[in-house]
Amino acid sequence: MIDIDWSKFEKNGYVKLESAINLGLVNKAIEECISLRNNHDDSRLEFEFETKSKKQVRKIRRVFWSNEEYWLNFLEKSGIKELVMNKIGQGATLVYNAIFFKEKVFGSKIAAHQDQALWSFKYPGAINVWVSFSNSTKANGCLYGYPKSHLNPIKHAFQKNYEWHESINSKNLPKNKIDITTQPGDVVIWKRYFAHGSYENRSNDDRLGIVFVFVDNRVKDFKAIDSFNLKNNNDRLEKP
Ligand SMILES: O=C(O)CCC(=O)C(=O)O
Repeated sequence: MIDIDWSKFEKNGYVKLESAINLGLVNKAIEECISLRNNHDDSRLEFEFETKSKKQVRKIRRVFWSNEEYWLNFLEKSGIKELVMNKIGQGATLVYNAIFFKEKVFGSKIAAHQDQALWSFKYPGAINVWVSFSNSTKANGCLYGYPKSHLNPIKHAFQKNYEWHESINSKNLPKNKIDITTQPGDVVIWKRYFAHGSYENRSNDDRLGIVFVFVDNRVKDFKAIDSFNLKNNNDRLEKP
């Protein structure tokens, strides 16, 4: 079971949970991530490559849906499923999932953003669960964020020299930036309007993390591109 202070999460918009996940489970998951990275032919996965070196993978989306059985087991054994179901309830549904590879020397930054601004649909009550699969520091591209920024949406637009997605212009960012350094097995969870980003990696240490976005599918007009309901395991895995 993962121990969490939900009042801290509600107050600051995020919380870091140290040593939340067993390292054996983390090491197996790293192997799975590396094998996915080396298998560019899996059509269920969406790859994004670094611009400075097209060989370097920056991000893989839809990882969960490439091997539901494996990742469901990860969510169960790690305690993430229980954590999320306790907070969201019976409607807890995974809608987004991606691995962020921030490889040594080539890893690029993720510009500051609020996740809700980048999603196709509104997800009130969404919880983003980010699992650290490596040490991460400012030098190799750790996350950073702005406590209490979750209370208001901030304007997003395409910024000069950052083509990946809309982000927040530095002049509109709050002044209370904090670096969120992590160790393997740490978990960071945040709310949909928590402003955050991550640094580039010019160091000699890889940085690896995976994110799962959980929402409540009982909200009116629920829509999702991909979805996996945690309560009934999508009725899929029991089928022959
Ligand atoms: O892993 C990272 O570097 C960034 C993660 C992130 O920004 C996100 O999942 O929204």
